[in-house]
Amino acid sequence: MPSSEITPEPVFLRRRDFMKGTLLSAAGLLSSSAVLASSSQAPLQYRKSKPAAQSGFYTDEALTPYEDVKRYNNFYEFGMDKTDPARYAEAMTTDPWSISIEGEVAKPARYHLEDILSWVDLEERIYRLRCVEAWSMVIPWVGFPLADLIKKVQPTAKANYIQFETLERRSEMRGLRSVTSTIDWPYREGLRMDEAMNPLAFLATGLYGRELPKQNGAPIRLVLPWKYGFKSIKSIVKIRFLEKQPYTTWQSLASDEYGFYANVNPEVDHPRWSQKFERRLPSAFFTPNRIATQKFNGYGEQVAHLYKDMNLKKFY
Ligand SMILES: Nc1nc2c(c(=O)[nH]1)N[C@H]1C(S)=C(S)[C@@H](COP(=O)(O)O)O[C@H]1N2
Ligand SMILES: [Mo]
Repeated sequence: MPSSEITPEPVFLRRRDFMKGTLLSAAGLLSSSAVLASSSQAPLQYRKSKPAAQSGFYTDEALTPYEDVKRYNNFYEFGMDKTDPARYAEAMTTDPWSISIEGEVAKPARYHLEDILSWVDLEERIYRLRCVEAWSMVIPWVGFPLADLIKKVQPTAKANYIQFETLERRSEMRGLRSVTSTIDWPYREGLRMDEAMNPLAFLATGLYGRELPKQNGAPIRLVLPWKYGFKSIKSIVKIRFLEKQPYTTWQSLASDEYGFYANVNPEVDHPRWSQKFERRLPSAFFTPNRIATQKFNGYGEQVAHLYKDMNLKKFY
């Protein structure tokens, strides 16, 4: 059977390896046994209550094989080539890890990742990921809803937006030392608060039932399946609650090409290429696997209401 025909079910079962492997071996990361107890129950119950076909959190489409998910990446902190992150991200220290929560929030602090993980239940979600470069993958993530973290730290009434920042560590990130880099580090992204609270918005700490590979944004990264991949910021060290719309890295690179919203939209072409189709990985010269791109990447039922009064050609 070709790897492209693997169904989600075996992956879901592999979650048990995740429990045995990642969580237990990362005992330093997860200090509380309560975390293990609660997170081991959540996904099974979840799966029972919402079968794949009816849930925006699952898809029956063929998964992109683990090897491709790990090998073909965008993580400019480690270089511009698709294979650079797999080659160089190993240099990044991800333990210990903390996230600084700042701005319009009742409980600003620098939180250890293990504390954050003790507040939440981990679950598996299978999402499409559509890069603005017109390729896509289907990835089984492990993580928890962004909304769970937001509720815990209690944003104030003035918190209309949320901004995220990636680690900026020159000694471990060769892309930051590159003289040809035009990016104003750290990599930053942002969302409107109602987008951030949407149940689809997810913080991933694993994939394929295993620890998140560093090239995929270990130890914690955002996953926003209805938006172009660049919104799904990796290796997050700072979350800031703001009154005004925040600065984002891609807008600053080319604001006419990459907007703040960046919702997947086949009707709005990139100035340099069409967004009507995408190459679903794995793809090869003789099997390009070209498929039509769906509005909101197929998640319109869950998110279209967020943008109902907006001109999506203007707010791209
Ligand atoms: N910090 C950071 N986050 C990032 C990027 C990056 O270069 N740096 N690239 C983005 C882009 S363009 C895409 S398509 C996805 C790719 O995620 P993946 O490599 O896990 O598939 O990560 C996004 N998050
Ligand atoms: Mo991307």
